[in-house]
Amino acid sequence: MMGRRGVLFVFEGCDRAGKTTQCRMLVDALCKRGIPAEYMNFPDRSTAIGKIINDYLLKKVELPDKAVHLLFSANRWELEPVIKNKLASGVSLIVDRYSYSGVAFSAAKKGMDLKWCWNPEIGLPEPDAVLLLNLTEEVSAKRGDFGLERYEATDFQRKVKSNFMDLKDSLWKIIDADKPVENLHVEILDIFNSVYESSAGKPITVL
Ligand code: DGP
Ligand code: NA
Ligand code: NA
Repeated sequence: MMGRRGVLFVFEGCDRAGKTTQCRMLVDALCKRGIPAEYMNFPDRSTAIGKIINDYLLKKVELPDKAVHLLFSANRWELEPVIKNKLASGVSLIVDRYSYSGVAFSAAKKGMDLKWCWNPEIGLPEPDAVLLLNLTEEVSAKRGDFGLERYEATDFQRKVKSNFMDLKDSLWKIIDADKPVENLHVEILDIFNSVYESSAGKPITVL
């Protein structure tokens, strides 16, 4: 008898919202409870395409906006067979950014719109839930200076946040991320549990 499939549980948000910390804490907590779970993040800088993206983010290379958008999308498609196989084999994937970051960041640029940016994402596995870790601008500012990577600037992040709000649908849960790490973790674990229960027996769908 085959066991149940894993769930595709996606974290989104602006830079510095605490996504990576929460993803890692969730994976640890699930594994301790005997629920197979793995961390994934996009962009995955370790692949061939990911290396170009890494150079682009570090401002070592320049690329036209549309070309780099398609590379970010291709980076998700590179991992699509892995995502499908893991979910089918019962492993839940806790994903640090996905298509929504792809669209929200690229569409924050001049001459790029949400619809054009969404197109290459069509057909990727659809998340069972999307958690947007949300911070007010004042709180983000208090978390310290941005790093030196491309996109790490207040005005740009403001546009990204407004794009996230335009993308959100009924799958999304907006979470106030301005609270102690452990409290946020407990809140997220609770959401995971209900998504895990309600997705049992449901097939994997696509965007
Ligand atoms: P991170 O490794 O999570 O810090 O993400 C790297 C940066 O790349 C971050 O500023 C968000 C941005 N980003 C993530 N995915 C995409 C994408 O698909 N398209 C674009 N343009 N930017 C993205
Ligand atoms: Na970043
Ligand atoms: Na991250």
